[in-house]
Parts: sequence; C-alpha cells; structure tokens
Amino acid sequence: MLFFKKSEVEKRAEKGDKSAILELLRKGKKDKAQKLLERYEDDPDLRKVLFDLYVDEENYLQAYRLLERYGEELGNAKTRGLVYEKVGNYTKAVEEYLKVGDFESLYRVGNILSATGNKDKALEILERARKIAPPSKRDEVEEKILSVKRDLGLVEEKKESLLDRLRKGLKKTKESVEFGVIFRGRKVDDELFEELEELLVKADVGVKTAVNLVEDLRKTAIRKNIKTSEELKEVTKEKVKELLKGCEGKLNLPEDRKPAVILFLGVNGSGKTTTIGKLAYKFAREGKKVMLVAADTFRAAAIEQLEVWANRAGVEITKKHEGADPASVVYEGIERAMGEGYDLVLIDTAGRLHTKEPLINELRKIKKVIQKLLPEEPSETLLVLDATIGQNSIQQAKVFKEAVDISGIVVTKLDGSAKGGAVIAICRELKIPIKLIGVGEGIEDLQPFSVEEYVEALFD
Ligand SMILES: Nc1nc2c(ncn2[C@@H]2O[C@H](COP(=O)(O)OP(=O)(O)OP(=O)(O)O)[C@@H](O)[C@H]2O)c(=O)[nH]1
Ligand SMILES: [Mg+2]
Repeated sequence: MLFFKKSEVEKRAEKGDKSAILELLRKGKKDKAQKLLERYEDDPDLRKVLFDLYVDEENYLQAYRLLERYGEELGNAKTRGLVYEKVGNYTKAVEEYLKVGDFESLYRVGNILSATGNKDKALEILERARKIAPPSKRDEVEEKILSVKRDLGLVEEKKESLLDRLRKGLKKTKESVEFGVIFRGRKVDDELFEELEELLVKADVGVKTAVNLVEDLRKTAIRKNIKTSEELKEVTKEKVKELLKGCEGKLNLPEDRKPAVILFLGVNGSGKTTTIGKLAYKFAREGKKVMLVAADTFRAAAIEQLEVWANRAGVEITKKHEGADPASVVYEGIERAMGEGYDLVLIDTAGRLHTKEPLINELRKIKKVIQKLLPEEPSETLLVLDATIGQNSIQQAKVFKEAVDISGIVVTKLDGSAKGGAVIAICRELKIPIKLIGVGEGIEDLQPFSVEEYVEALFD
C-alpha cells in the first residue's frame, strides 16, 4: 500500500508537479528528487530548491553551474559565498560574504584574502572579525592576525635569545628549579647554607668546590650583612662567575689560510656527530664551504648518521666503507678539501674507550695524517662531553688528553642534564676552555659558551 502511494507521488512528480517533487525530497528520496529538479530547473522555484540541495550535498560544482546561469536569486549570500569559495572564485566569494558581515563570514574573507596574497585588506577584515568574535574563536582569530602581521613585516620576529634557549634547556634540569626555590623568600641562615651546599653537590659541581663556595658565601653574607635569599642569590652568581673565569673560550679558526680543520673526540654517545652537524649548519649558513669527514668507520650506522647531518646542513661529506682505516678517510677528505677550496673540515672520530690503546694510537695517527697535509692544523681539537654523566666525564677526558692535545671542550645535553653544575667541575679540573654547549637535539641547539649566560640561566 505504502509502495503504491509513493509511486503515486512519484508519478505526479515526474509530471512536474512541484508539491510532489518537494514531497519526494521531504521523504528523503534525494536522488530521485534531484533528477526531477534538474529536469525542471527552468522553474524559478524549483531551481532554488535544487541549489539548496546541491549545497546541502556539498555538490559545489553543480551549485556553481546554477549560479553562473541564474545568478543571485539562488540561495542566500552566505551559501553563495560558500559555493564561490569552494570552486575558487574568490572575488565573488568575498563579495558575497561581505554582504553577510557576521563573524564567520568576515573570518572567511580574512582567510581568503590572506591566502590569495591580499594581506593588507585581510588584516583590515580580520580586525573587524575580531571585534565580533565569539569567545571560543578569539584565540584562533588572534593567531591569524598575528600571522598576517608577520607576513606584512609588522611584527618583530622575536628570535629566542641564546639566554632564553639555555634557560629553557636548564629549566628541565631539576637543580635549576631547586636553586630557584631556595633563593626565593628565604631567611639567610644556617639551614639555607646547608641546603645550598647540598644542592651544589647534587648538581655535580664537585664536593670540594661546593664546600669552599658555601664557606665563602657565609663569610661574605656576614661581612656584607646579607639578610635575604634574593641578595644571597646575586652574590652566589657573582662567586660562580668568578669560579668560571677563564672557562670560556672561542673557536680559533685561521683567517688567512684554508682549509681549517676541527677534530672531534669523545666517547660513544657523547654527541660528537650531532655537534658536528650543528656546527656544519652554522658555518654553512655563514657562507663557508664545509666538508665533513666520516673517520668513525667502526659502525656503518655512524657513517650514515653523519651523512644525514651533512644533508641537513647542506654540506659535503667524505666517507668510505665500514671498517676502513680512519686515517685514510681523513687523508682523502683533507686532500679533497684542499683541492676544491673548502674553508673548513670537520672530522668525526670513533670513541671506544674500552679499547684504550688502539683508540689512542688511532687518534695519534689521524693527527699525523692531518699534519702531513696541513702542518698547522688541526686548528681545534674539541673534546665532546656529555653533561648528563657529570663529573665522570673528567675521567674520560684524561684518556683523550693522553692521545692528543685538546684545545677546547664541547659540553652537550645541558638541556636534559640534572648535573648542569658539572660544567664548573669540568672546567676547573681540566683547565681547558669550554667553547660550545649543546642545548638540544635540533640543528640550531648549539651555542658558544658564555659564563655570564650560563650562570644566569642556572640560577634563575
Ligand atoms: N638533548 C640533547 N641531546 C643531544 C645533544 N647532543 C647530542 N644529543 C643526542 O645524544 C645522542 C648521541 O649523540 P651522537 O651525536 O650520536 O653521539 P656520538 O658521540 O657521535 O656517538 P657515537 O657515534 O656512538 O660515538 C643522540 O641521540 C643525540 O641526539 C644535546 O645537546 N642535547
Ligand atoms: Mg657519532
């Protein structure tokens, strides 16, 4: 019965009976209704229904076809705007949306104008949209406005300062947080000094250094009549800066000859390869021609890893197969760098401490090969130390020192270390300047070491 009735309606619809077609639509027989609407689209009422149906079904191309043909009697400004936007007729889309003028339409206009390069106008419209934005949308609009302003060069690109990056890195370290706590709103008394000493020891500055430092602070506090922890913090910073005087060093690279060679040493996992990648990137950005040398031939993966960094930094690499004689790779790399006018050669080496004698011999051989080709090189021999192992790295350093002279230290992983204070111990014990610090795994996470910044970041 029902079936019969339906086909009754359909029959009438087939004949162009408007109410029957609408009836079909109401009953959800969209396909059938659509076919009939298309057949009778000459009828102004029916094509309006058809247009709305197309929009409803996200059939924008067909909706657009109707718009092109019959114009603005169809839909309302908002749906017309949507159709124009969807098919990429942005001029018309903007026109329609602006007629509506509510938040959503203005916001769409702002986005369209921004995407099509009309940034000035986009900004103007987005600012209008901001004024009427519902609370849930405000952040999104603000963000968009900021990004358009940035494109227009209206906002200073706030580059994170080196200090900010280091601070952010050290913030992850527990002791940095704890220093912050004990220096906030506390009385300067025995208890505070004891806690401070404990914390310094935990941060791995070395027991002797910690005891001496706190002793010194006690005396100064009495002498200068220091009452608040905030004042004591400033004095502590000064004392630590004093301790670190002479620990700061800059890379020494020759101006008048090339290539300059930097040799990297350090145990497995200390961060040699990563540091080389970061440094290569930095020099390449300064316009230097940089060659990496994969003299850690012990593992194929080590060579591959250096290659990945070479690609990231956009520099060349000299490599051989796994197990090749490291000194021979160095020879080849330097020869190539000399022949092709490179400014800088960065050499990655293996760091297997458990084979101490072979390691020492290998490093000596590498150095000999460098000097055979370039008697004044390496300009720098950098020992890479992992901050997270704290003072243990001092023992490692001693082995490498036996093999070759070390001109500078790179302390890596200062961003994730609970032993950031080890920098103090390392520098005082080894009497070798720290030249670079690693504060993350990213390509830009390498900084020159600055005592001033390090101490500020550590105690802030
Ligand atoms: N968080 C953090 N991770 C780092 C930093 N430097 C290196 N790493 C990570 O430490 C790990 C070891 O780094 P590598 O550069 O492979 O160390 P390597 O000295 O070349 O090690 P081998 O090739 O095994 O001798 C990697 O996972 C790096 O991403 C740093 O400054 N911060
Ligand atoms: Mg490596």
